[in-house]
Amino acid sequence: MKPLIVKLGGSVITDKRRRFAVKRAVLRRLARELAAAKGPLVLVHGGGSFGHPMASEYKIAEGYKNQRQLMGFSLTHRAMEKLNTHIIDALQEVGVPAMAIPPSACVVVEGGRIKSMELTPVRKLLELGLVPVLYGDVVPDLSKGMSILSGDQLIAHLARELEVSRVILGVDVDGVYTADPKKNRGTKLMRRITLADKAKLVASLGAAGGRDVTGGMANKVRELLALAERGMEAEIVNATKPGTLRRAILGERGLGTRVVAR
Ligand code: IP8
Repeated sequence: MKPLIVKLGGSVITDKRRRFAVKRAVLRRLARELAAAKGPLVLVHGGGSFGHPMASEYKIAEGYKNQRQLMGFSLTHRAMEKLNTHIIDALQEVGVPAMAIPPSACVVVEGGRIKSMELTPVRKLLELGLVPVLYGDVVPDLSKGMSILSGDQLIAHLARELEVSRVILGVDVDGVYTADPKKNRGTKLMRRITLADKAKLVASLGAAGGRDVTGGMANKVRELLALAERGMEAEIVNATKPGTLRRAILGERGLGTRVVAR
């Protein structure tokens, strides 16, 4: 059976207005919804108020420029580990055998894009029936010294390499809108995005609000369209609405925005 990849966006599981603030009740509910998965599952989560403020403070995404950033690199990774611990705890509490895989230990990027990733452990854990949990992280960069690897780039890479059945992104809005719904009125929810929409969308979506160092919704759509090009399907759903993620995991389509080839 092909694995399913689910990403939990940082704004779903953390309060982006307060540093290091986990939404505990939401996380407990989402863990129960994830436990409904019938087959192999890979979970990826974003940085929210753990990774992003720290990464932005030390300008990690700009690459290595000064020694002070080394502590920033270490602190950002540690912040992500702390968030990851909350997620693993919540999953274990509902009987999901979750296992953290820190991307900084198995990924090398070049110019911010994944150059190599050691996936044998992920494959073996999946075979055994464990649930690998990865996350957006700081990573060594062959050209810039250091970079931020977004959870979105990670899911696209994992989806390609592991030949997954489907990718589900849980976010805090109903899907992809014609413009950022948190900043604009009268925006429309797009039920389906295809390769034909690519150019106009990536230009109009813009970055997420707050201190997101990895590009927000436009970046998600860009990564998912690259998967659509290879014939894989993805859906962006509102994970803040109880039950929606569970329904998507159980195979329901059309709950948010589908990103497909045609
Ligand atoms: O929230 C970024 O991951 P994302 C992780 O998936 C860090 O973009 C370290 C800021």
